[in-house]
Amino acid sequence: PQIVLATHNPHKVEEFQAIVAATRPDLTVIGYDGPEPVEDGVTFAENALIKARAASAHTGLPALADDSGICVDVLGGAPGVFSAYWAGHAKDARANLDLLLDQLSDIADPHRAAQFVSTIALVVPGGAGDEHVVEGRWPGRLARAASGGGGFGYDPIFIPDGQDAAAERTVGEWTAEEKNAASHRARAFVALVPLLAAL
Ligand code: ITT
Repeated sequence: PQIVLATHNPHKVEEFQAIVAATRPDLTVIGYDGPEPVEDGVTFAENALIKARAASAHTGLPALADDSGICVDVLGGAPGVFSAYWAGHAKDARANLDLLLDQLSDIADPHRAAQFVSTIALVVPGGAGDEHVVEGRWPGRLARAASGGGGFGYDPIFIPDGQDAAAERTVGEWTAEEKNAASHRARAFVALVPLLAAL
């Protein structure tokens, strides 16, 4: 079976292809290059549904969309749904993370808690018009400075919980395999697997 992935972010496509291949190798994930709807939702779930509905309507195929971001405790959950353009509409990942580091420059380690959130919408076309939303969260804290060239977005400044304190690394320093086994996106996908059983 085929499923379309409603994203224009090539890093998400790569990660989804790896995550899906590990669990549902029979599913073919197809990229989406159709019209990009306006993401004017105020929650991850609303935006994920907007993107998945548009791709499913355009292609006639089941569609997945991920709306995701980083939520920082001392900022009340921001950047959240504004993560992609925190420093402006250019969607400049480096400017985004530099701004976030600046905003937390006076905040000491015990108060730098943050989590990555991935919300995935599944829209199945046809009679029933099924819609589902699942979410995965990955707790950690913000580093003091960026390190590592792996991944994308805020990966170079995110230190996931649960690492050996003496050898903590940002996700920018993790391999793609390590990230795809542990990430917010992988966790959301675990919740999605039973819903994909019908495809
Ligand atoms: P699409 O809407 O086309 O899928 P996008 O990148 O604009 O692509 P979002 O609106 O969901 O997607 O924004 C998500 C942003 O959150 C993303 O641009 C990163 O800044 C951040 N983000 C999400 N997942 C991330 C991850 O795994 N690692 C690092 N940053 C991440």
